[in-house]
Parts: sequence; C-alpha cells; structure tokens
Amino acid sequence: MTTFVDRVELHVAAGNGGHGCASVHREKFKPLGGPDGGNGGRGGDVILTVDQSVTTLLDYHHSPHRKATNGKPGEGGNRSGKDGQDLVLPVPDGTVVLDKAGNVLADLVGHGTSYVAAQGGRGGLGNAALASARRKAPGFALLGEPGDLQDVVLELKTVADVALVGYPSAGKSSLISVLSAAKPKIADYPFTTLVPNLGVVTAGSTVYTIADVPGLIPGASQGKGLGLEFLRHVERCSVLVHVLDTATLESERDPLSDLDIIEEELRQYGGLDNRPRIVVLNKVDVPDGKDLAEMVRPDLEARGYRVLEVSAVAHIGLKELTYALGDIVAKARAAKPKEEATRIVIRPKAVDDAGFTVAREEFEGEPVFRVRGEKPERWVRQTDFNNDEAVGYLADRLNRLGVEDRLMKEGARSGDAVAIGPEDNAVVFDWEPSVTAGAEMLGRRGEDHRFEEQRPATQRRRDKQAERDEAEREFNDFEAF
Ligand SMILES: Nc1nc2c(ncn2[C@@H]2O[C@H](COP(=O)(O)OP(=O)(O)OP(=O)(O)O)[C@@H](O)[C@H]2O)c(=O)[nH]1
Ligand SMILES: [Mg+2]
Repeated sequence: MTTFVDRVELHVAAGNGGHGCASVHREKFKPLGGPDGGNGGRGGDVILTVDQSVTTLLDYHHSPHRKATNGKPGEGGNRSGKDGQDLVLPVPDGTVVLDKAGNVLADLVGHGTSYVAAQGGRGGLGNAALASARRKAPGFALLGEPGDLQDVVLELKTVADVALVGYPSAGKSSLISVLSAAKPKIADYPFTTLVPNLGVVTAGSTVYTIADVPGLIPGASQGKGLGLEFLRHVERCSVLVHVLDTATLESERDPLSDLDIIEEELRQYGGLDNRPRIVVLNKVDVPDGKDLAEMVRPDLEARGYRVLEVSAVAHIGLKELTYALGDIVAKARAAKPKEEATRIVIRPKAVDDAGFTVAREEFEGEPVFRVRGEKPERWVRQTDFNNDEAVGYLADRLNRLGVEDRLMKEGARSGDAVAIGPEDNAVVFDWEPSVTAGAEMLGRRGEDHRFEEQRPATQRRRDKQAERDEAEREFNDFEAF
C-alpha cells in the first residue's frame, strides 16, 4: 500500500559562513599598502514557506536532507565573498513544525507564512575590517561560522472549513469533485484516498474549503485500515459531515451503524466533540438507496442531526448541501473569536546579563572551568587556532567581555583548564591570565612596527588618545559580530 505521507522527519543544514580573508595590498613601490582582505559571505538559511499549491509532504519523504549554500570566502582587494543562497522549502498550508521531542516550533497557516528552520552562519570578517589604528595590519581574519543543523518533524494538519468523514467508498471524494473544482481520484475500491483532498466551494457570499480524509473502518483507533493517523487533518475543520452510504452491498452495514462506528472512532481520537455535524445520505440515485434513506432519516433526525439526501453521481441535492454547509461555516466563523494568527513559537535562549556563565565542571574526566554564552561560543567558532594573532584577538575579546575577571573570581589559577562551548563540542585550553590586561596590552596585538613612522611627541600623545577611543569604539562595533 502506498504510504500516507503527512508526517516527515526533515534534516536541514544552513549554509556555512565564508571565511574572512587576511591579505595585504601589494603594489609596485608600495610593498605594504595595508590590509585589504574582504569579509566572508553569509551562509544561506533554510526557510519553510507555506505554498498553497503544495498539498503533501511527499517530496520531503523522498529526500529528507536539504542544505542551503555556503557563503563564499572574502578575497584580497577588499572583495567580500558572496552570500550563500537561502533555500526556500515550500510546505502545505497547515504544516506544523516540531522538534524531535515533539515541541511545537511553528504552526504555519496561510500562504507565504515562513519559518527559518536553520540559520546560515555569519561570514568571518576579513583583516581589512579588523584593522584599526592600534591594529594596523592584522595578520589574521575571522572564520565563517558553521550554519545550523536541525532535525525537525513536519506534520500536516489540513486547514479546511468542512471535513467529510465516513467509510471507504461512501462517496466522499465524489462529493468534493461535484461540489468544487477539485478532481480527486475516485474508484470503487476502499482506501482510494490516501491524502486529503481539498476543494473550494462557493455558496452565495460564503466561500469555504472542504476536505475529505481517507475512509475510516471499525477499529481504526487500533490502527485498522489506515488507522486514525490522518484524523489530524480534521482537527482544524469547524464542521464535520458524515457521509453515509445508502447503497453499500456489505450486508452487515447500514447508515445507522456506520454512523455509530465512525462516531466511536472520532471519540477515540478525541478533541472533536464540539464540532457541529450534519449527516449526508449519499447514493440516493440507487433505488434501494433512496428507500433506505427514507427509512433511516427519522432515526437520524431524532438524534438531532440535520439530514440531507444527495447523489454525487446523479447530482441530486447538491445545491441544498452547498448552502447548508455555507450556513454552518458562516455561523462557525462568526462564533470564532478571531482568525487564529500563525503561531510561531520562539524560544529565547537563556543567557544571564553578562552574556556568559562560568561553572566548575568535569570535561572528559578532568576538572574544568566551563564558559557558556552566545558570544564566547561564537567567538571561539570564529577563531583560527593555527594563527597566534587570531588566538590573541580571541583572548582580547573574552577579556573585554569580562570572562577573565570572572574566572579569576571563581578561583581559576594559571594553568587551569578552561572549556568554552557546548557539551562535547568545547574548545579547551590552559588558562594563562594576562596580568597586564587592558588597553595597553591590547594595543600591542596586531601592530606592525614597520608602519611606525617618526612622530613628534605631541602628535604621539594625540594618536595615543585616538587609539584608546578607537579601541573602545571598535569593541562596541565588533561585539556585535
Ligand atoms: N451510484 C452512486 N455511486 C456513487 C455515488 N457517489 C460515489 N459513488 C461511487 O462510489 C465509489 C466510491 O466513491 P469515492 O468517492 O471514491 O468514495 P470515497 O468515500 O472517497 O472512498 P475512499 O477514498 O476509499 O474512502 C465510486 O465508484 C463512485 O463512483 C453516488 O451518489 N451514487
Ligand atoms: Mg476518497
């Protein structure tokens, strides 16, 4: 049997940021023209976007691994690398995005509604952008950050006003095909419908959508037939229509017991009790069907149902049905507080005011001081550990943020192990406190003495002050990266 695809696990990878470039401008007679390494481009995001022309998640079932493109590295001559392209994945209206633990991340309703499932990595700054008065010729650049890797689960919950439920072959798809322009597959074998069909119906000034779901059989709640899985498509519908077959050839069935069985399955599924329901007796073009319909009508009405007799094939009673449903939909809409807005759940990351935390922990059996925080972790990812100057720059940034002070307060001593980053993906190093921490020490990093020229004392003093100001400004600027 074909698989019913309305739930898929999707593995998405955003693009990596391109590395920054470390380059020095070269020209004839001007051997040291200054740093001119460009910034790396941003990695592309992976974005889920509702596209109403998409109706199933089948594509993602067939190819569940998707990746956006990487940012290009920066180049010499101040050329920035190109940004990676966002990967936009179209999903059906009513797609719910969950994490693997089942938490809802986003509920995508309405054409164009989007959710960034994986964020592209930032590009690294090139050495031109890292240069400053006090670091005239940085011999390093920042690395691009890796893009997010995410595993998400997509679940389709069809959004329609009216849902048709009933036994296989009761004529649900046939009804959709004659009430709307939709052309679902119709056949005289059970379980013809494997994905919900959606149609648009116009009744006077009311325009509504109607969906069917695969046929239900007794024991569906225990997984018989196609089970109850697909009933999630009914969850968002405001009106339920029981499509009852008056012309079935199965001797043990009749419209009343069919209705009882379907109702029992709906009850097992749960959460649908408050939906208004009407009953449609289908196939009254068949003489025996017409007789049976007449026979059961009083019983159904006694149970409080509005009952309509129709024939999808002979086009009997369709207009009445169209308007009856339009009325109920209009009432249901009026009763609803207001159109439910798309619910995108954003989980803020918990980081304390300082932007980082320090804790004593064990890492691979050794005691470490663990530093956690968005910035320190990002800065570590941006650092080329093969380049001493880059490592020095990292130390400066951490210092500025106050990590060193905090380590000192927590009792860290020279030579203690410090781990920065998440659980098993941390960078561990022996801590070497820079006793002379501060602008003076920072100022020496990345300086190229070949740039130093002769300056009178007053000029030097003024330059010194300018450097300090710049250091302050730069920290504020680059803190953001
Ligand atoms: N005589 C008659 N036959 C009908 C009528 N409506 C549907 N049928 C037939 O019943 C069979 C099943 O119709 P479908 O519309 O595929 O039934 P369904 O409820 O969608 O079935 P599943 O998708 O399997 O759940 C087809 O052979 C239809 O031609 C009707 O009003 N009169
Ligand atoms: Mg069908």
